Amino acid sequence: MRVDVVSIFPEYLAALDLSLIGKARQQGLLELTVTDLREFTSDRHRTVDDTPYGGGAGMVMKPEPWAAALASALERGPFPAGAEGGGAAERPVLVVPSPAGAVFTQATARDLALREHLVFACGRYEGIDERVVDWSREHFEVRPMSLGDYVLNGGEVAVLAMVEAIGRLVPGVIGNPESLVEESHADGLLEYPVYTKPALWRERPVPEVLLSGHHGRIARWRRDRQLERTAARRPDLVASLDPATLDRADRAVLAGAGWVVAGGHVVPAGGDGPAAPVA
Ligand code: 6GU
Repeated sequence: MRVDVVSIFPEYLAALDLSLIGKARQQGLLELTVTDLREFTSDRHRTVDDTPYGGGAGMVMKPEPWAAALASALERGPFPAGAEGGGAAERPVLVVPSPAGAVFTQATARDLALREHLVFACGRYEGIDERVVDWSREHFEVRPMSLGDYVLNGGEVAVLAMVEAIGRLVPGVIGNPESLVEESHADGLLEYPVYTKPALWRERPVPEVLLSGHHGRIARWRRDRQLERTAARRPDLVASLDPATLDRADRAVLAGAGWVVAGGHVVPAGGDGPAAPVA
């Protein structure tokens, strides 16, 4: 996979040299280029922003440096070169981090991990002139993406998060792919709690079942904790569960947490959801 990041603060992206993503780069699984938007300015002051048409606070990023920077990223093409394997060349993806984007989720990360060329356009100030986004649609699949409902000063921190979430899903990047199966959000639930030695620490024992060696009981206990924890912390995720994925034991745990299956959905017990059809 090739990843291009364009930013006026390229130093911000230095963290991508470290740890997992840094290793993936060394192993040739991932080719990452960070470029300074100001390299694509042509005035003496290397200006990247200007006042907004229509007035208002703040500054807006000028379109031409962005078009030049994105065209330069396009020229690099996918990695490895010719990764499209004889078929029609796949469109590169342009990710535009913005609090006005669609929410970036594990499903987004999985989807983008399969692509050959990702370009991230880090905006600052009040954002990038919207015509850059329109123009980019002629060359890229454009994905405005937000980390969640809060505001950062620019896209750089969001890109660090997104590249890490995507990069670790690129085949070969994580040594033991099994570790991806059981983590939070893999199955729409939060991860179960984990423990290590000692078995008794500051008068707190590790849950007995985990010492039993009984794989079936351990798996059931972990699943129960996942369901309880998700119900307590993320009711939105519980409401999105597909009832077809829930066995009797799952439903019993959810009932204890105040959720029932009705009308093909998981809904709060005693109201809110559609009424269960009468048999
Ligand atoms: Cl992707 N960008 C900015 N500037 N703020 C954010 C965000 C992104 N996601 C949440 N807040």
